[in-house]
Amino acid sequence: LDEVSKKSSLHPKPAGLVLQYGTAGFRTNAKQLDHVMFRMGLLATLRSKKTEATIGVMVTASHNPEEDNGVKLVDPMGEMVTPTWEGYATQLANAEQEDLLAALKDVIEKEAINMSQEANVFVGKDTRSSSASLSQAVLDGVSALGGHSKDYGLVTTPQLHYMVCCQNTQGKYGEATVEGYYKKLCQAFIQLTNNASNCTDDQKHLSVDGANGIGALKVREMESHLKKELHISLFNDGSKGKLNHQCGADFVKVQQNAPTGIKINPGERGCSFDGDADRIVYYYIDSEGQFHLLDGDKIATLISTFLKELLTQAALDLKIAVVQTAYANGSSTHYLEDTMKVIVRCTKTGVKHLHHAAQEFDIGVYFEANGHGTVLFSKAAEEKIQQLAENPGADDERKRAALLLQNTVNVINQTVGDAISDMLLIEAILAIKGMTIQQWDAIYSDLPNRQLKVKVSDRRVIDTTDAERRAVSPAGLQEAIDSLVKKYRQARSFVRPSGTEDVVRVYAEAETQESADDLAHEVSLAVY
Ligand code: NG1
Ligand code: ZN
Repeated sequence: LDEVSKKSSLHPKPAGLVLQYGTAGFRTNAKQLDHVMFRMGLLATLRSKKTEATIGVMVTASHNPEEDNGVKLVDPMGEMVTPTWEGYATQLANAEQEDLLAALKDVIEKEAINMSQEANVFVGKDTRSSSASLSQAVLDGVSALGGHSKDYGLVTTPQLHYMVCCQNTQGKYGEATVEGYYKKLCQAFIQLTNNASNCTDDQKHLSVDGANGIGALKVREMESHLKKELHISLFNDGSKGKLNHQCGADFVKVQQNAPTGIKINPGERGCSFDGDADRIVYYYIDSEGQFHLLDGDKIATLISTFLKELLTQAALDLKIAVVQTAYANGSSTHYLEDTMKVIVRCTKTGVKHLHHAAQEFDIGVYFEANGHGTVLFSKAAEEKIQQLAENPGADDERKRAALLLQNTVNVINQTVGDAISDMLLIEAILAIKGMTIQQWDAIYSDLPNRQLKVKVSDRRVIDTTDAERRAVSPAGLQEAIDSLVKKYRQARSFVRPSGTEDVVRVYAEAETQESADDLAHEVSLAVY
């Protein structure tokens, strides 16, 4: 631990600074993060010793502005680090310089960590100007505790999750290289699109907004693997514009408008990634110039419809469910439950909650409305699909469906939401079904909705229940919301404290945009 004291003085903590490991790790102005990065290198090393597996550390602040940065830890199977260790992360990040060793010893003791155990840490970073030195601070932390590290350099968040999972499953999930990732995904994509025989070149075209971030770089790298089965026009590739500025998935979802810097003809498909390429949303502009957003809910609907049809064709008895949050558009939930007859679950905001709920089904499709999501297949489901696909006696229709399911398993990144992987699956589904983006959009109509942010002195006074759909404190708030909601048709509204920003979020939906806007405004007044 001598080495730790020596090296930590090169990454000193500003006295008094307090940060919290939130919904998506630490996230704040990059200038405040050097000590946090060093310490997350230390913590990842301890986590690796504890789990006797490789741990990931991703340096990114996703959709935040370029000046910010952040860090998240990735557990052995590629999932988010467990809550207890999020707590340790907060303790370690906030320990004053002279208390760091004691804080570290505390974790070692509580977790009974064998310090002679080997440690391996994979590190990745996004394209922010601060990411290079911050990821070096992580690497310094790892080496201070004698851990081994592998620096993947510039990768998307989901690529790093994928590498960690591959490494810890001895290659069963794939090869732990960026090249291996492209090969696996693109091969599955091409096999899927082989089933779309009458797809024209026009239908193979997609405009991608790379948010001036890492996703753009990686789409470029991947292109040659696609063998012209998908023609991508890449915009906001980072050569001119600023990261996430007036572009990217978060901008498009919240503004309900096209990103700047993209050229897209009426009726054509476009999609936007966020700054670390773990979110994706689709859109098109109709002949009247009207913008149409296809968000995470529409994506979940498209994917679950496709999977359900394949399960029927394959005559496989597997239970499929869709997991959403309170932000899911009410129309999507109705459509999924009443028309598609799939199980729908609602969890708290934050990918780890959705991921966890999705694990309880044979096939769990989970998406946040903002476009973060993926599909999870249970081991048993994967085995059944494989058996059928390889069964020489199975009839042709069943076998074709099983093969499509198998390639779907391979194209999707099951470790975490992945814009690139989701994009390939969506493009394959549209091609196979011969579906236009307008037809996809018409599956159901979104209820008009509005999201607002409210600044309050202490957002933690708001406490929620029922997957954040109802407020239990402060007293009277829920009653006030209920009576406002009653004034409008098809209305719903809720409030919750953000886990990533110092604001309270207000969501409202109603029969008309005017009503949704009014309701959101009235509810935000009730929050003060
Ligand atoms: P918060 O700030 O807790 O609402 C936001 C998103 C989440 C999730 C996290 C992490 C909304 C309403 N909230 O969380 O869905 O993606 O950021 O990035 O979009
Ligand atoms: Zn992101």
